[in-house]
Amino acid sequence: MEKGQIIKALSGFYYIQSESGKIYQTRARGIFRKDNITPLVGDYVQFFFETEKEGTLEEILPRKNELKRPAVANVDTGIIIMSMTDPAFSPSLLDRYLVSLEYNAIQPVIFITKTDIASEDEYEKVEKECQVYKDIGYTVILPERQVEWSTDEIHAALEESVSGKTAVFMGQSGAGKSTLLNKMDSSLQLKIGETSKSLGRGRHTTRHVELVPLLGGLIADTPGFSALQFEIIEEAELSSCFPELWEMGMNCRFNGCVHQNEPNCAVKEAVEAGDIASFRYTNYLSLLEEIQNRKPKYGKKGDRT
Ligand SMILES: Nc1nc2c(ncn2[C@@H]2O[C@H](COP(=O)(O)OP(=O)(O)O)[C@@H](O)[C@H]2O)c(=O)[nH]1
Ligand SMILES: [Mg+2]
Ligand SMILES: [Zn+2]
Repeated sequence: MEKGQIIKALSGFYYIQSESGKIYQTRARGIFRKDNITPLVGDYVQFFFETEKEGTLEEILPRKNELKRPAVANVDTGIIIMSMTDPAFSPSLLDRYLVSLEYNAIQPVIFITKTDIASEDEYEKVEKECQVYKDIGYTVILPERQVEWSTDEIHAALEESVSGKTAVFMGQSGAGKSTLLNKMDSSLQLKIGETSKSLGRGRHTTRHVELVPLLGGLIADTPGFSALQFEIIEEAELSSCFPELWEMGMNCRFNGCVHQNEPNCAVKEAVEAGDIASFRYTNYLSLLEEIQNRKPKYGKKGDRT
């Protein structure tokens, strides 16, 4: 029996990268279907093989986490691609991505694109906002203004976050995910400027997810990302997805304080004192209200965009 990781699932085949780096084409044992288990890209598995094209996926090892969109298991790093301009940098969107990563115990990395075309004012504004995220402890990669980074510079900035890990690129359409991946590996030749609409989002086409070997790790090359899990996060769990709120919340008077209307709330006091950025707190409150106002869902989890 060999150990490996599923890097691609297509037309009933699972492509497994073995520990030695070789890729095997396998089919899953019938028992998975019977037990209603779907192997996922990213799964660590045990498999047998006759040849490189004829293998059998025998067993799925326990998952560390599981993202719905893209459907990838065992994600270590989430690289959030945020453009500085076109579309404009949005801390509230960034916070949504961060919450979904924190919730799944995935290490976030923030990468800012399009700094080469940003105005001086845009750059200064985003730089200040990025400093807030750095102060919280997040890794923020911010290239200089009017500069386009070379492949080597991009590799150097991302190597530590990707090497030996399973990573996913996430970020809204047009942020520059495909452009960045192509710069990291020109053989990928991903289409640029392709919108999620033209890729059939919303219809029942299943685009395949693939992990590509890069920088000594694997990166999920996916055109879109909407694995925001506000359907399952509970009210009381949300502040644990905002590290600086979580830390300050230890000092709140009430056990289970959600830092909204409670008296003697240490988080609110820290916001007033300027120790917690007010835009972070505002984004927290609006997500909290979203959770409080959501209606019970009866559909299948992860089926909605
Ligand atoms: N000037 C500039 N344009 C970029 C950069 N990254 C992406 N673009 C452009 O932004 C548009 C969307 O890029 P794309 O990589 O398709 O975004 P994706 O939807 O996130 O994959 C394309 O027209 C790219 O040429 C960048 O760093 N600088
Ligand atoms: Mg793209
Ligand atoms: Zn509180």
